[in-house]
Parts: sequence; structure tokens; C-alpha cells
Amino acid sequence: MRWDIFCKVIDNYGDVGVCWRLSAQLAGRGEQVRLWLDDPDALAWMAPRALQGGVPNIEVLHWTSPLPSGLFEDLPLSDVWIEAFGCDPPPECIESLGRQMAAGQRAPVWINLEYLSAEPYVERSHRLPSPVMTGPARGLTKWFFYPGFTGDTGGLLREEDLLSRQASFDASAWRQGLDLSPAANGASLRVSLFCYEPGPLASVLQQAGRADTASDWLVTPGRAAQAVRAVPGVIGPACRLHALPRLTQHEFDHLLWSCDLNFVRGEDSLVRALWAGQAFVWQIYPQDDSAHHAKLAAFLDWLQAPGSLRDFHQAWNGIDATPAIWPDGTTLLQWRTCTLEARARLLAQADLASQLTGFVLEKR
Ligand code: TRH
Repeated sequence: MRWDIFCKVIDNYGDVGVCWRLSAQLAGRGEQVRLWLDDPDALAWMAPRALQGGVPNIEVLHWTSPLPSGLFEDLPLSDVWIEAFGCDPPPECIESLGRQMAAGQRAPVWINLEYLSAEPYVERSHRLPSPVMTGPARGLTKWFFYPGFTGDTGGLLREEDLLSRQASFDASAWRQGLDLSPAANGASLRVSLFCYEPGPLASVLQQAGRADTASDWLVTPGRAAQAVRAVPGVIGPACRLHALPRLTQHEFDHLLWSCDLNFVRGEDSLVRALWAGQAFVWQIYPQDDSAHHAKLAAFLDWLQAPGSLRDFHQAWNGIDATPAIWPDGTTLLQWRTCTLEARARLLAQADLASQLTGFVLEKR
């Protein structure tokens, strides 16, 4: 089938990250994808071949406002429209769709792909119709499609070859390719840091700096690196910091697979931390109305997080005054076991791209 995926970048990298992963997974299964992005810049480092048309079955199109006249009209009408996170497709596309429907063409299955949450409304709202009441596409139906963590949701993005890639991954060889100082390949604890500006960052780094087991921190560029630079005072010698370059999405996965503890944020990297099967801490994307508090609690419930992991999340996300306690070896093992059990539950469910494809075939 031919798919149009519409993506507006709000901020950070999650919008592009999720849409690119979905595009790549659909394309890998032989679907034809046109990915419309209003800000394609992040793709240049996340998936460098994407912008040069180097990925089979995917065309990346720049969603300008307005769209150049005739651009959409000249393309064959697709079988599926995905508007990511309720972004509303460009008005030129909707007008053109109205004209094509009036000329008797079959309309695409139109899906609103929502944000990821473990809250109960997700199961209730998944697959619900939303009739289009006004405008050129009046009479059509949009469908809500919710990713999620349970069998009654749309599932999570997961490549078909994930397990075989993980089985053949050589973490030590991969780290050597990163060109870090030799210490980072020693017998220490390895930690990746991808975050916004967590309140307890300074305290956590200082605790790690005094710990019996040394830790090597692989710090991602941008907000995480800036937050580390802003830490006042001295961080003890057991905490060793290493600045990473921007990694491709593929390499970002390898980073998570190669670490013993992953600090992740937002939406896409959370899912990748689950697949990585290592201990992780999530910084949720903060919302002004504090709606993220309930979202985090629902996720920790689903995860069946042990008390120490729950407390660390409360602190890391600034939800209450609980101190963030740097985990010892036993605690870290508990966190990892928790991830592995959650991962096993998820592996038993159908992935998002498969479920989306099945849904479209059902609605056509
Ligand atoms: O960047 P984010 O904070 O994105 C957020 C969230 O998606 C949030 O839910 C959304 O509402 C907000 O944006 C607008 O975190 P996220 O979702 O993990 O996306 C990061 C992407 O960047 C992910 O696909 C991994 C990728 N990445 C790389 O490919 N290479 C890198 O070096 C790094 C650091 C990230």
C-alpha cells in the first residue's frame, strides 16, 4: 500500500524519531511511504540516508506552509493517511482529497496516531472513529490509533529483526568504535544519559562519584550535555563523564544495549530502553498542567516497578521531594530484572506497524 505520514515537529526529537521509525518499519515490509515533515533537520543525523532518498520505499517531503501549488495533486492518492499526534494534514492535501473523492476516487484510511501512554483511557479510546464534520473531507472518518503497553492497544514499534540484531551485537567492539578514553572500556558500570534538566542530576552524579563501583557516563549532546555542564561543584573521581556525538537512530539503540543503566526521556527512547533490556530511568516529557504525573504513575504501575525504582522516578521527574538514591549493585539488578520481565510481556504482543497494517486492511 501507499502511505502518507504527516509529522509536525513540536520540539525535541521525538516527533521525527517516532515517525521515522514507523516509516522505516513499514518500508522494510514492502509498503511505500511518503513522510511529510515540516522540519526535517534532525533526520540529517538521525537517519542520514533518508534525506538523500537513499532508503528504499521512503520518500521524505518537506511540508512547507503553504505547500507548492500542485505538489500534492500531482502525486498518486495514497491508501493510508497517518497524522502523527493529531497534527492535521496540510489544508492543500485535504482540499485535493475532497476533489478526488468528488471524482469518485477511494479515500485513504485516515488514522490519527496518538501519543504513548499507559493510562486506562488508551484502551478505551483505541480504534474509535471520529467523523469529519466539516471541510472538503466532510463525511470521512478519522480513526484513533493508540500505541500502548497492553494487548488492547496498538502496541509498540518493534523491528522484525530486533532480537536477531541484539543476539549478534558485540558491545565491547561497539564501544571501541566510539573512540572513548580506554577507561570507558574497563570493568566499571556504564551509564547513558539522555535527559532534559532533572533536578537531582548534580546529587546523582556526586553520589556516583563517591560510589565503590566507578561509573562511565556516556552523555548525549544537547540538553543532557548542557545540564551536566551546569552541575556546580566537584564530582568525585568514581564518576567519569564522556561526551558523545550525535548518533544515528540505529547507533542510539546500540548505545542503550551496551550500557548497564540508561537514562532516557520523552517517548521513543523509553520504548528503546525497554527493548534494550537493561535497567533504565525515564524522564517524562513535562506538561504545563502536570498531566505527566498521572502518566508516569500509570507507566510505573504497568512496569511493576520496585519501590526503589519508583522513588528514583519520583525524584528524577521532580514530582516530590523524595531523594534520588544512586543504586548499588543489588538494586540495579532488581531494576534490570523488572525491565526484562516487562520486555517479555511486550514481546508476546503484536508490534505497532503490524497492528496498523492489519487495521488499515480491515477498514479498506
Ligand atoms: O527528544 P524527546 O524528548 O522527544 C519528545 C518526546 O517524544 C515527547 O513525548 C514529545 O511530546 C516531545 O518530544 C515533543 O525524546 P524521544 O521521544 O526519546 O526522542 C528522541 C529521539 O532521538 C529518539 O528517536 C532517539 C533519537 N536520538 C538519536 O537518534 N540519536 C541520538 O544521539 C540521540 C540523543 C537521540
